[in-house]
Amino acid sequence: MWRSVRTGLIITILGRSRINCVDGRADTFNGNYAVGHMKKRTGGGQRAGNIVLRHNVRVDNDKEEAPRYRRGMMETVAVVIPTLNEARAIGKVIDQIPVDELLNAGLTTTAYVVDGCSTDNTIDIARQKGAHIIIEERRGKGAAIRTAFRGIDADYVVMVDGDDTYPVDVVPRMVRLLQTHDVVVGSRLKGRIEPGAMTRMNIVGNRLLTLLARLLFSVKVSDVCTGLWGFRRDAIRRLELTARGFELEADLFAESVLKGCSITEIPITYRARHDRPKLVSLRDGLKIGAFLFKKYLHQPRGRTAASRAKNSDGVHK
Ligand SMILES: Nc1nc2c(ncn2[C@@H]2O[C@H](COP(=O)(O)OP(=O)(O)O)[C@@H](O)[C@H]2O)c(=O)[nH]1
Ligand SMILES: [Mg+2]
Repeated sequence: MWRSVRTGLIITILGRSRINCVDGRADTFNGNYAVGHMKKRTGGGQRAGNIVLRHNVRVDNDKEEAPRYRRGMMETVAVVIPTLNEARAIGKVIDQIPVDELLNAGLTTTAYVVDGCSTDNTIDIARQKGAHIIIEERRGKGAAIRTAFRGIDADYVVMVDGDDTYPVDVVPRMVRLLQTHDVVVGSRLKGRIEPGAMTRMNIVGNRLLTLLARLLFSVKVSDVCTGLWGFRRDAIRRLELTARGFELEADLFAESVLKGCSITEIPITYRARHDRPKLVSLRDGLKIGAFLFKKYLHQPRGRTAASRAKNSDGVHK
């Protein structure tokens, strides 16, 4: 996303994903079980060796107020968090997931941290907090999320940045909206941007990209570059994502529209991050714009006005 137009470097290294299961089974990271483990990492870094998918210790199976669980009908929520050196923030993000509130609503929640080979102790912290760890050695947020989405099987999937800039406490609300919509977008531009969270240039860039997305796809959206998205299981299965880097959100938006998903938005508060973003302002902004054009030009013909109207019903206050 254009989002924070600041310094940093995004290096896209093309190559194969390292996320193979050693036992050859499908790379599914389902529910609370470790169904496989990651292939030994060959690259550098401090974590050479097998990374085993961990149990989510945060689900209390004995809770009286979760009758649907006892009947084996508990629905599942996966909170997917891409990280690259987010040691300062990742613990807070995981802690803020309202697991108990979701449990009371009959939902079991699992946090998945999709790490791009952090060189700080992001992974150790995430593991201590009970998250499943997925390693995606290829660079780019898009590559990480595509790998995670392919492998995760949950009724509802929420994607949120690992830098503690998004309000994770809105997840139950998002899940409620996902009862009637395929996709829920957390809109910063319809919500509140805390002082220092986005430069004026970032805000202009985000607005321009959002305008472009609206014009190209004829769908009401107020913040196409946001890092907070929620999907129903069937919607996520429909998306054919190709983005490698920060064009991911443009891809999520365009694919949701092209696959006929109903989209709604909630206003959210965007906080300042603790350190520098990895996104480079102008270059990533241009890439995102170009990506939107590419998706527009390659869309299948014959999208009707009715299907466009179905796509979005505006912001839920
Ligand atoms: N796995 C993975 N995560 C990344 C990569 N680059 C950025 N991220 C994560 O993606 C999220 C968004 O990145 P950020 O730098 O905050 O971008 P911004 O919010 O657009 O300014 C953060 O949680 C990053 O740690 C990457 O190459 N691999
Ligand atoms: Mg960020």
